[in-house]
Amino acid sequence: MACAFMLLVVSSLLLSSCFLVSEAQSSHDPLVSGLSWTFYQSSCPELESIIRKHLKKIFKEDIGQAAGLLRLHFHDCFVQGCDGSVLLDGSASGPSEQEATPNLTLRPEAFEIINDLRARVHKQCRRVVSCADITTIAAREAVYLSGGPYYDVPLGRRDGLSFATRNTTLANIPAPTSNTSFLLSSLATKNFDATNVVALSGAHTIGRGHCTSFTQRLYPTQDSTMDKTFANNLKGVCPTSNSTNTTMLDIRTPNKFDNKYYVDLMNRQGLFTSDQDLYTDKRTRDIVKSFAVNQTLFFEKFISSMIKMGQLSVLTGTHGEIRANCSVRNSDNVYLSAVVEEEEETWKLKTKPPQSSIPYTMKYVLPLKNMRGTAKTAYLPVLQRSG
Ligand code: HEM
Ligand SMILES: *[C@@H]1O[C@H](CO)[C@@H](O)[C@H](O)[C@H]1NC(C)=O
Ligand SMILES: *[C@@H]1O[C@H](CO)[C@@H](O)[C@H](O)[C@H]1NC(C)=O
Ligand SMILES: *[C@@H]1O[C@H](CO)[C@@H](O)[C@H](O)[C@H]1NC(C)=O
Ligand SMILES: *[C@@H]1O[C@H](CO)[C@@H](O)[C@H](O)[C@H]1NC(C)=O
Ligand SMILES: *[C@@H]1O[C@H](CO)[C@@H](O)[C@H](O)[C@H]1NC(C)=O
Ligand SMILES: *[C@@H]1O[C@H](CO)[C@@H](O)[C@H](O)[C@H]1NC(C)=O
Ligand SMILES: CC(=O)N[C@H]1CO[C@H](CO)[C@@H](O)[C@@H]1O
Repeated sequence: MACAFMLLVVSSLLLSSCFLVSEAQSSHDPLVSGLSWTFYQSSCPELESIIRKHLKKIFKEDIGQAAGLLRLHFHDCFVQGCDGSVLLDGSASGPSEQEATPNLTLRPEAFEIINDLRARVHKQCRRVVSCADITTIAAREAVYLSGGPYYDVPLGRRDGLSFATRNTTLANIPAPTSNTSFLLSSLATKNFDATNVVALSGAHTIGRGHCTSFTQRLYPTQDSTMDKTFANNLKGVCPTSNSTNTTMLDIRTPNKFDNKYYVDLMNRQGLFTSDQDLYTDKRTRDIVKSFAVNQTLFFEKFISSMIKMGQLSVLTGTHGEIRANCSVRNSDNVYLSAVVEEEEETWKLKTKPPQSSIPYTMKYVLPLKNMRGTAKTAYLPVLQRSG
């Protein structure tokens, strides 16, 4: 029915999404409804190459940015779903609330890179690709271009309308001081098992940590599960517990996405408690070992865990919106009115009418979830002028 309608409007353009949607990549679990492996195949076929081309250039200058982008996707997905809320100016983990603890852990450049990618993508394809999807693809590129595996990511996420509050962020991003018991039960609420937890933690094969994320393992007393030489070197980098220095998460191959992180853990050279305890705890120790000796196995489990993470509470279909600026909701975007004419075309192509009986010149009214604890409503732009 919906396909028939759209075929009338745009003929062959949407053929593929009507008939080929999620032709089950058989190695994966089924996708949540609304996501597909071929989502932008006709509306933005150059999407992934635009992103790769730009990120290649950025990573060539500073490979650390790959780690920043990978972590950004993690924060987005863990805090009220992969809906780009982490990107909103004013979200607790974004640049605005600088006093929030998790703020320290996200690189300001990562936000800029996502917005820059969005501008490039929208210039080519118009406003059809969400910030949440751009973040997802950027994270995949971060893994791949750092030497890790390539994997397809399902797409079709839409951008959320609600901010991630400071409390929601703190409640959903585990602290580096967490032990395995805490991680297992915390991630189980998102349906991750022990293998998922160990595999996802393997993202710490790239990137850096600030002293404040691990000095509780050094001062006042040294964590007995930490290698002595490693601890002494860390004390040099962090002479006081409040030092603003950083150090690499994986001392063996700090910039390469590989399985050496697990070798670090087996040598008691994991940086955070949350890392090292995966080797101490009996429930996860053998998983750590299996990844340390078999990188193929790690990559396999990492990919399936990332694809699972990338589907946490996503908005699809007509929910949410496609932001014109990843840092602000469209309703708050003072520049958007200037581009609305152009965008309406895009809406016509990509959006099916809510119900055939309702004239769809009507505004959508969607509930805003969870913003400062109270339900609010926000208006999406008018879909289409009559006729
Ligand atoms: C399992 C629980 C996790 C904990 C407790 C945790 C904690 C942390 C902490 C504290 C940092 C360092 C922040 C800083 O001091 O600058 C960090 C960095 C990082 N995390 Fe995690 N993380 C977890 C899971 C993940 C996941 C699931 C991913 C991605 C799939 C991820 C990717 C990264 C990356 C790439 C960095 C380096 C960031 C950079 O260099 O800017 N982490 N993590
Ligand atoms: C956030 O959490 C703190 C401490 O748990 C609590 O005192 C505060 O009221 C919460 N704020 C909101 C907006 O829920
Ligand atoms: C793990 O951490 C939790 C929460 O901080 C704590 O209550 C628990 O005792 C710890 N478990 C172990 C085995 O250390
Ligand atoms: C930063 O680390 C260096 C060693 O890498 C150390 O000499 C210096 O004192 C540290 N600075 C601070 C502020 O901790
Ligand atoms: C760290 O704390 C010490 C005292 O505990 C203080 O003298 C020093 O200025 C602080 N350094 C930073 C970088 O905050
Ligand atoms: C490593 O893991 C892969 C993927 O599960 C498996 O096919 C392979 O047999 C394993 N290799 C060894 C040496 O165990
Ligand atoms: C996006 O929004 C932010 C926050 O309002 C603003 O600072 C920035 O200039 C905007 N970017 C563009 C390209 O309009
Ligand atoms: C990513 C981010 O917003 N970082 C900020 C965290 O807060 C400090 C100040 O406390 C800022 O300097 C950082 O830019």
